[in-house]
Amino acid sequence: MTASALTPGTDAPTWPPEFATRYRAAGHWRGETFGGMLRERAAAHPDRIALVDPAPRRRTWTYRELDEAADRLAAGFAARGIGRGDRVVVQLPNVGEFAEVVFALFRLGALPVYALPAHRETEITHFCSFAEAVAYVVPDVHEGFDHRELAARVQQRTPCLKHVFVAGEPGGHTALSEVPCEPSGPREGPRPHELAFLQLSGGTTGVPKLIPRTHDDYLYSLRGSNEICGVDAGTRFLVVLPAAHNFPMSSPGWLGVLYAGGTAVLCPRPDPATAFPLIERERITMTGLVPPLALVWTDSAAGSAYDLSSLELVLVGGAKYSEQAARRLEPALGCRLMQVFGMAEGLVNYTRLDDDTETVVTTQGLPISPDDEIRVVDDADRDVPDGAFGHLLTRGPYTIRGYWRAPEHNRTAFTEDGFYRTGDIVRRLPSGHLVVEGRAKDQINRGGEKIAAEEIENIILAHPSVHDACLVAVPDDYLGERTLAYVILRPGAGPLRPVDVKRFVRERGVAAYKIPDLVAFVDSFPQTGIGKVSRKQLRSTAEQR
Ligand code: OOB
Repeated sequence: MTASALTPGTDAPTWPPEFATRYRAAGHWRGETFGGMLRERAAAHPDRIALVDPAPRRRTWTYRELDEAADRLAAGFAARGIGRGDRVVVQLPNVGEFAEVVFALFRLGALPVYALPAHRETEITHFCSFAEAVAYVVPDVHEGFDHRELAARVQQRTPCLKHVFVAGEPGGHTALSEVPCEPSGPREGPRPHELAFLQLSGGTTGVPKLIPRTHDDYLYSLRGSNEICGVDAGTRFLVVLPAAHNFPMSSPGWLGVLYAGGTAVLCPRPDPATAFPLIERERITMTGLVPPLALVWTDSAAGSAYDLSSLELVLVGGAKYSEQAARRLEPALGCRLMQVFGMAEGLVNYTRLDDDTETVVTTQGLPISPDDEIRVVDDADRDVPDGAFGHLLTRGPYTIRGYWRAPEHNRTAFTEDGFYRTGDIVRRLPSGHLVVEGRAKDQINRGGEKIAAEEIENIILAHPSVHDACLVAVPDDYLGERTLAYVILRPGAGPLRPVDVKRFVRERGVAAYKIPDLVAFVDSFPQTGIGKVSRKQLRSTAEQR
């Protein structure tokens, strides 16, 4: 028996049957789907508020309204030929339409591919062509950027893309508001073990990988997260981070809150000036932040005139949260802190509500599930004792067995017996709590936003004056890490300034957070014993700068 079986139609390795049987028997996988979940909640409490979009004018959706909107939009998508298994790239900011669109797609069994609002032409073109997407959903203008123009350029380069739907003024595309129509009758939805959507990986290679999540596995992670975080029908969750990211979506996130019958409030921007008045007005009880934002909120809370007393719990994760900063959060915001260490590939760890303060401020928590298998190993995959540094490997009921359509990459990203190699260096304490100590993967974590070094190096290498490039992390008080691009120029190449390199990367059309913060020109790169570029040495040179 191979470690992972390839299920026809899913394009990715999945759990072997004996694991699936075990996860069902344990009650983790309950045969629910997202479409069915919303239907049930709407029947149980039709008039409760599911969703609030406060800007520019306050709009609300009851569970019944969200359910009906999803049905009507699903019917409209179906009328345009979008159906089961079709991929649809969704690039929406924190607006109510996000939930309408993804629940409509869930109902059809079409697969949302979650792009971030920051993504630009290079990334979006890759997602659309690699996923062979039939449709792309965008806002009109967001943060001063016209997504309709981007969509037109992407559509020219991606023949498979038949539809562009715009939330707002459509320009030359189709307005999302024109799509809904009367459903013609009950529709056979996807099965619980089938894929629900494709999430993006933070990436370690030249192009981001797609993460195939099923209804069964993701719903289990929501249920587990809700239990740990105490999410119930009274929870009012503020979605501060981009709704498309796994953390604000599922840890416990807006999907967890909808699962529990609570209320998700969409925050258009993450700064205290936007978020604090919303906390007061909407009586927010819970939210999730990345460490740099948690720092800003902690600093701003002291002098704030807003009443934040409804806040009960703030989750902080996505990147290492310093102990020093963690200690300051609870007194400043007057609520509980929970650290979360998760990944879009699956595994999520939380500190617990009954952990003592020391544990909450110094560890990144315990896995959700008793069936999350954790291994901490040395370079030769041998288990190390508790307390020792090692590579974190994991396998379990909501951790993928392989990326979507990436058989080559899967061979190295997973062990023979199906453990995901997270690329994180951790210590496991005797209590089982994990402490994140570093990273073995070529990825930079810029305040929770992940950058694959190779992706940006490839872009810089395309510059005619550049001979070689290497992107490394430099420590930063606020973001944790920033990026430094070391560049070797071609002999005889004209002079190049740091700003020219940054502009070149920007003009290639990538998310702004991936543009190198710093650029340094060097004559050569330090080498490892076998003649590879020594990133480790470059990083320590960078730290000394
Ligand atoms: C979350 O998901 P991704 O997929 O953007 O990034 C995962 C990676 C982890 O492998 C680790 O390197 C890093 O982000 N990370 C942390 C961390 N939480 C994530 N590193 C140190 N301390 C932490 N607390 O970032 C994500 C997904 C679900 C919930 C929370 C975060």
